[in-house]
Amino acid sequence: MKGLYLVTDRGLCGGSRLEDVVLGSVKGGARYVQIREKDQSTRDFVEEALRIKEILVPFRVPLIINDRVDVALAVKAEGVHVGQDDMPYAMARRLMGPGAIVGLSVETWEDVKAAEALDCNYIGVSPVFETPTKIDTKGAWGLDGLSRIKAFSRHRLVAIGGINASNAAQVVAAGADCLAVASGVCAAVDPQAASRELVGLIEGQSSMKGGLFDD
Ligand code: TZP
Ligand code: MG
Repeated sequence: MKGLYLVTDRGLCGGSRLEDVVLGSVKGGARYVQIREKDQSTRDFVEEALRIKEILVPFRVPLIINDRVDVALAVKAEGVHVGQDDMPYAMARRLMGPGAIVGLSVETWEDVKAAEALDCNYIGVSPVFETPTKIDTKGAWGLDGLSRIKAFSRHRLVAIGGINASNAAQVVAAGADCLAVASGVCAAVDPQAASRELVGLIEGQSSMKGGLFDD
C-alpha cells in the first residue's frame, strides 16, 4: 500500500476554498483525506466535515478526522487520527469501532515501542522533517529515523512533516507506506497538479498498490 494522504490546513489555502483544494487533491489521486482544524468551533468543524465527506464519497476516499473522535462519530467519518496528547488510542478505537481507520502519531522511540501492542491501522511518523506547518514537535526523525522505525515496527508508516516533490521519493525509499502532506498540496497554486506529481513520485518508488483497508 502506497498513497498520498492529504492533511488539510485552511490557513495555507490562500485564496482557495478548502473544499476546492480537497476536490483537486482527490482528482489528482490522493487516497486519504484528514481534516485538521485547530481553532474552529465544533459547529463549523462538523459542517465542514460533512461538506468534505460529500466530496469524497464518489472517489471512495476515506475521511479521517484529526483529534476529534466526537466529530468523527458525528459525521460518520471512516477514521480518526490521534496524537500522544489526544484521547488515548484504546479509547478512540473503542468508540470508533473495529472497522474504523485509527491512526496514531509517534514522536519518540517510546511511542514507537508502545504502538507495537496496539492494533492501530498505521503510525504517523511525526515529523520526518521540520516544518513551519507544525512547530510544537519533539524534533524531526529524519530519513534515518524513518528507516529505523520501518525495520522495527510491524505497522504501516504514514510519514508526515516537510514532505514535498523534492523529497517524496526518498521518504518512500526510506520506508514510508503513505506520504501525508499539508502545505505541499494546500499551498500549491494547483493542488490537483501538485497531488498528481506526488502520486507519481510515490508510485515510481513502489510496485505495490493498495489501501489502508487492505492487508
Ligand atoms: N504533524 C506532524 S508534521 C505536521 C503534522 C500535522 C504538519 C505537516 O505539514 P506539512 O506542511 O506537510 O509539513
Ligand atoms: Mg492531535
